[in-house]
Amino acid sequence: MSVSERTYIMVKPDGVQRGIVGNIISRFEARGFKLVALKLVHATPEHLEKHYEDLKGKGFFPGLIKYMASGPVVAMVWEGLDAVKTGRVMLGATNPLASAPGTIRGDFALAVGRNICHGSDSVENAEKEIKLWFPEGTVQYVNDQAKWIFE
Ligand code: 3AN
Repeated sequence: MSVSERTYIMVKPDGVQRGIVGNIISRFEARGFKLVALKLVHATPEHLEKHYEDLKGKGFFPGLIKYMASGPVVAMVWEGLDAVKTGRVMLGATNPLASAPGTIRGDFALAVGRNICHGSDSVENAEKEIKLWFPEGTVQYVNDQAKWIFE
């Protein structure tokens, strides 16, 4: 059995404006992940530049920061078996042109520059992103479901 891990999932400003927040949360709940942090944040460009620091230098970087700072985002941490990899599969490919139907981007997005959601791409980046977006820490609680439901 793989280890339970945490991933940082974010609904971007277009996802919030289009009213897809509940749908995205439902998918992670239904899949079996545990919600351990959630907030609505209108992030500053400085904060977003830290989040996307690996993409500095890309031609689309200024536009990406402007888009991400255009309105509030929903910041979340989900925990569970293979949360990082499975979270990425649930999001779908970065470019919605390649996202399979049934994924979030494959169901709701058309353009790479308005692709609805973000998910950490490695356990290491998830840890960094969780610290950046939740410096106050996440919430600890026991999920009272019977242990045998998930292997
Ligand atoms: P992902 O979000 O799937 O991890 P990254 O990290 O390569 O993909 O890109 C981060 C974000 O930058 C994407 N979610 C998208 O909003 C934006 N982006 C990536 N590539 C492009 C592009 N070619 N043109 C415009 N925006 C892009």
